[in-house]
Amino acid sequence: MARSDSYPFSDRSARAFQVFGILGKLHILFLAVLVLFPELLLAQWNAAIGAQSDDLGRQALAFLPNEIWIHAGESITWTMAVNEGHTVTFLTSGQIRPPFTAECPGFSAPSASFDGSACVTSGLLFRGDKFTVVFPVAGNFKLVCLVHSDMTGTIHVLDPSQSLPHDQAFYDREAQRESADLLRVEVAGVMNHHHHLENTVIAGHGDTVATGGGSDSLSVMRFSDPGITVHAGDTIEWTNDDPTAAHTITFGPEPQDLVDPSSNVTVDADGARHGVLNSPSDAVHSGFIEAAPQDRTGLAQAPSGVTRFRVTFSKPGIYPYICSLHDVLGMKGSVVVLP
Ligand SMILES: [Cu+2]
Repeated sequence: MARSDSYPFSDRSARAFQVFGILGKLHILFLAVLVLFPELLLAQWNAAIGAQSDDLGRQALAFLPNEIWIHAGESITWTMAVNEGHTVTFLTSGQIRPPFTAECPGFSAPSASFDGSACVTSGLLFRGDKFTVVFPVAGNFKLVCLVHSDMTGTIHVLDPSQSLPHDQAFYDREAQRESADLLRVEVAGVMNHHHHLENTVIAGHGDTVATGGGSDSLSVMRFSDPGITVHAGDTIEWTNDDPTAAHTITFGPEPQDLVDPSSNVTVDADGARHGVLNSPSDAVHSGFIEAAPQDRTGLAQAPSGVTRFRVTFSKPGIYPYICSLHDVLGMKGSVVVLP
């Protein structure tokens, strides 16, 4: 390769040096303007979605942090930190909440911009996925996850003439603090509390907490007694104690339809669903067992939730089962039926 000093110093390269010199001065001027008027810098903000324990059993269902102040024109990138799926969704004021499988009309990721006039949503996001939303106009916008109803937040978009209360370092610390608090929520005692009741299993437990920006929840995606032993003829009762998360009790292959119970499930007088297994190779699926949604003024009252599933075991054997929604997080158990 030729050395640069082997070339004659032409007019052309002199002009090039002049141009570079001017560009260099412009560059310094540009930096000086940004130092004097930092609001001209359009910040790119970052937030996390979810937090989890090492065994995946404890899931913080939360935007971390769930309240952020930015300037109009800026964007926020959410990064998924967990194995449980979530969406980043901005509905319009008064919009009926759609199922998470529904797309926002006319919207397609990834170029998301939300000004309050049209719904914006990510698809179902999993660990490592990112979703960025630009906020071109000032306003206060509610952020929701379409999968988890107690997972909300608020984005305050201010006019650039207003000063922002916090920087990115503050939000990073807030996210850390909120996720640590959520994962620490004491639910183990409650999970063990029901053990005095014979032949009962708690199928998930949770708690919802609030901040000024919205609500977060902690769900324990576990069966309280994953290795229960009973006798032939006994009935086990599973109860979902979680205020929002649905679970299933599924023996045998996972059905196509997870929401509804399998056709061999009946309903007891108290509303609990009930199945009978005559052999470890039999299949039965509870469908979603979950709490009723919260009631709200102006909406029709929701019916009571179906939170219980009972199974009667007529023959001895080992009966493995899963929650078909959360088996990937390790929500599994088995029933040992003795003669
Ligand atoms: Cu589950």
